[in-house]
Amino acid sequence: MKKILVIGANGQIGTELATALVKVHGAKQVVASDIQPAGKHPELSYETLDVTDAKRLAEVVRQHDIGEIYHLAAALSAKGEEHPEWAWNLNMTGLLNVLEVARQAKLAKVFWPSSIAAFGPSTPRDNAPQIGPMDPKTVYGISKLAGEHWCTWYAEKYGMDIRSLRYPGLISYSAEPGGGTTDYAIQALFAAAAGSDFTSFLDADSTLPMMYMPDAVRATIELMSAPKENLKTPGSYNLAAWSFSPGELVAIIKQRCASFEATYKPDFRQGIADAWPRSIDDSSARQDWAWAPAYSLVEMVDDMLMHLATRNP
Ligand code: AKB
Repeated sequence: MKKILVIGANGQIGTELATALVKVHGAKQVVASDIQPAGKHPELSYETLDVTDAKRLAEVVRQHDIGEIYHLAAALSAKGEEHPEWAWNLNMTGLLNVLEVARQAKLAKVFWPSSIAAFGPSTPRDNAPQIGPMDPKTVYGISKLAGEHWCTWYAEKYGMDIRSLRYPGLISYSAEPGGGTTDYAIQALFAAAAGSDFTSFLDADSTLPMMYMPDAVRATIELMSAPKENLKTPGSYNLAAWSFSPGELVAIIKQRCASFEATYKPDFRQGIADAWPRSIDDSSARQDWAWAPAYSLVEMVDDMLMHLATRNP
């Protein structure tokens, strides 16, 4: 049986997605890869891979008899604004290399994540629709919108099976996020678990769509295993769980850690957040492949604090 390649397996999503894929398909079927010399999943074959190196990517696909790719290596919104050319090259060259190797090696399926960053100021801020105005204002967002179009182009031109989700801000404890605007929420929870105070780089009332990583991983696996004929929405699916602001998150944390204190010092990331929707309409995902989040916001906070407490006893 052909194997699954996870690109970016040491990253925030890849770390947990690789573990979940092993549970579904078994360790022999999953190959982890990342730019670092060593992997995080000792039970898996690991390849050091810079996804912008097309030759090396093709070699890994051939060597391991790969049939499916989950391509998760990317520069995120805040880091992308600081290093625009690097971010564009990683996000676009990486995706084009994956799509091209998938075409040439006739892979069965590709998964590639888009993001709420593909939306912009002309998108309705509440219940951002599946199809509607999109005018991203960050290099990351532009790369996500362009990537969505490239995925559709390859799918239509070559009949390839390419699946994609517009992830909201993802909250997790297993691996560091890679320089995003929604990272403030993770920083708040890590600070609370460590008994430290927290300085938010977003305003107290800056509401954004968010999701707990176990739900995002399950959504990815459910989308990838859905029958193709059910996927009636072209391109990348909107995906949602709940929305909250830094002030609302701090209030929930304070109910659990009374001494937790937060201050607000918005920086350039505030401008990024202001151009993103506050909430997302994910009814297409709910209709086409029965998407539904499992964790409530409060359950996410409790689960994060519980896991972080066992990491920092
Ligand atoms: C970011 O903040 O850049 C990411 C995203 C919303 O895609 N977490």
